Order: sequence, then C-alpha cells, then structure tokens
Amino acid sequence: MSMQANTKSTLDTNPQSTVINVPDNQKLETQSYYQSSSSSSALPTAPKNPNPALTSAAISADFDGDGKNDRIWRNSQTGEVAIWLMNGREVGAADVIKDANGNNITKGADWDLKIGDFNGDNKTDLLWHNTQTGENQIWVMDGLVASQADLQATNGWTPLIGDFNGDRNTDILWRNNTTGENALWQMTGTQITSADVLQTVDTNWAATIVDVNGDGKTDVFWRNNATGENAVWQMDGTSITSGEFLPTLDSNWEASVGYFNGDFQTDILWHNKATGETKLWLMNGTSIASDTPLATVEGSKSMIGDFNGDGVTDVLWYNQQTGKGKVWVMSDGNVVAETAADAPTASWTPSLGDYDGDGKTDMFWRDPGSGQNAIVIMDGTTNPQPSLLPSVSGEWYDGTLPKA
Ligand SMILES: [Ca+2]
Ligand SMILES: [Ca+2]
Ligand SMILES: [Ca+2]
Ligand SMILES: [Ca+2]
Repeated sequence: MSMQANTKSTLDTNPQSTVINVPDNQKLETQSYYQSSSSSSALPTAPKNPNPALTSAAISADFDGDGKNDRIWRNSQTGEVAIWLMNGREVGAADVIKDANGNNITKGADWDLKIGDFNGDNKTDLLWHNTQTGENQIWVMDGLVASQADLQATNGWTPLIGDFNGDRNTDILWRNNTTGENALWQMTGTQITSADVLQTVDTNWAATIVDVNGDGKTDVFWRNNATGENAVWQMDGTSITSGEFLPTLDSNWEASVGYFNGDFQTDILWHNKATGETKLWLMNGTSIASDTPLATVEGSKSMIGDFNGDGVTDVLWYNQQTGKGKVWVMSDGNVVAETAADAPTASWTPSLGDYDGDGKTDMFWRDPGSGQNAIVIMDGTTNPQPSLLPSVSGEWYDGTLPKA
C-alpha cells in the first residue's frame, strides 16, 4: 500500500496543485514555521495522554494508528472524501480515500458521516448513513485506503456511536427521531452480533454517549430540550443497569462532558447561552459530588481538549462573531490558568486534536472563505504562533461536522 501523496489529488500537499494563491499580505506572518518544519520530523517521546476520551481512535480521528490525530475532508461538489495524515506542523500524507483496488470512492451530501473504530485496531473507521434512503455502510480504514461493508438499511433512524460492552469494537445506538424508539446493535468488526430494542424515550430528549463511571462501557446522558430535565442510563451491553434523573436546568443551559478533575468519572460543564454563566458538576458516577460556579463567558461555544497533557479535560471558548478565544486549563475542577486563543480574523473556525501525538491537544484553524488552514501546536498555556498548512478550496469541508 502506498502512503505517498498523489500529485494529481486536489487535496495533495504539493503546493502547486493545492495551495490557493493568496496575496502575500494576507498570509499569516508566521509562515516560516511551516516552511522550516521539515527539519523536525523526529517522533515525539512524551507519554500518551491518560484520558481515554481523547486518545481513542473511535472518538478522535487517527486513520493510521500512529497516535497523531488526522483530518478528514468532504467535497460538497464531487462527493470525494479525503484524509490528511498529520505530522505536527506538516501534512504527512494526503489523498482522496480509495478502495483496495485504487479506485476513488465517493459519498454525496445525503450521506451522514460518523467516526468509530469498528474492529478495535486503533485506526479510525467511518460509518455512513444515508438520511434519505436509510442505507448504511462502514469503511474500515487503514491509512488512506478503505474496505467497504454494507449493513442493513435503517430508514428514519439516526446512529450514535459508542462501545456499550467494552470490547473496544464500536457499537451503534439507533434513535428514531419520530417515534423516540431506541435500539442497539452490538458489533464485532462489521458484523451485527446482536440487535435489541431498548426503552422508548420521547423525542424531546437528546442522547449524548459518555462513559459515566469509567468502566470502559459507554452510557447515555439524556437532556430534555423542552423541559430541561437531565437523566443518565448506565449501560452494560444492552442492559440498562440504572436510570437516574439529575437536577433540571432550563434549556438555556448547554452541557459539555469531560473529566475535569481527572478521576475518569464523567463530569458536566454547563454554560448558559443567555447569561454566559458557567458551572461545573463534578460527578461520581451518577451522583453530583460538587456544583461550582465558574467565570462568566459570553457569546462563546466550548470545545474540549487537554492542552497540557495531564489527562484532565481543558476547555477552549471561542466566539465566532468576534474571533476571540480563550483556553481554560483545568485542574481538580478549577480553572488554574487562562490564555488567549484568538483567530487572525473572525472568519476562522477552530477544531481540536493532538496532531503531533505528544498527548497535548492542538488547534486546527480553517478559514473556509479563503481556504487557508493553520495549526497551533499547544503546550499548556503557552500559545505559539500559528503555522500555515496548505490551503484547501471552499468546497471541501471538515468531514466530522455537518455541511455549513
Ligand atoms: Ca494519525
Ligand atoms: Ca479500525
Ligand atoms: Ca463494543
Ligand atoms: Ca499536541
């Protein structure tokens, strides 16, 4: 299998075929980071991050299993799907995804994409669900090459990814958005080993897959977007071993989940989108161990990562209107450091991953208008200058996000 970049590809890292011509005065002033980066190709020696939510290939894309998060792109015009295998400040290899025979394979806009790791080999795989026809397909990935497997169709159902029996093979929780029915496929590779109907939960409730008690088996956090009620199902395979309500918070409050004191019991960070108030529920399984207000953050969305690599979840707050961002480094449920993380202009959008594999979350920035991309390799609260990556034209969008 060749991992070489294909010089004909639109997403190739060859600047002649990919970089959109941008006047020099619009380029980031630190382009030298990108130009000089080829001299620093040594593998990182730092230990892997202990936070399983950040290092799992089922959750954070890593198509070649090298511990460095990768980027997936979809083309809204051609249906092509492409990958950048990342190597810190460089794109290590880049191409459109092909099958084992070297043929391009495509998926049009009707296909919703979710990532998982169906065969437990620590290489991210893709689950495709056609929102019009209900067709399903898995692409088991090895770097830039996919092996395709069709699953039975599920019309009217939406997939959620988890590992409910803890065997490190991704399973699929299906939610029917009309009837509120739920069903679980336990999977081994691309084989459906069991298909079970679970309790129905009315459609005002939205499901988030988390591992509440750190036993390696994912559970479900439920939030009712109409009433503000919250509840948790602890799961063991297809069994709901406990179902408990948590306190109600009105629907202005938005939840992010992470391990904010490092005990690998899922905690909940709340942000009130109307008032900017924040508060943190440190959880012990389904019990709230503490309920602590944190600083007010207005007009921003939260994204989670671990910027200093200690296994405790940190937060990036980003205001898409102003382009202003800030990082909260968390320890033991408190904000212990804060640093600015502003975009060059407000047209840039951040996403997070560990692109150099040092266990510390980095920032990937994209300006879809100009097609420019940049990366910031983070080390705790130091905020280095961004390094430019090759530009990618605007019909390509982040495959892990809905089309803008
Ligand atoms: Ca990788
Ligand atoms: Ca895999
Ligand atoms: Ca499983
Ligand atoms: Ca990193």
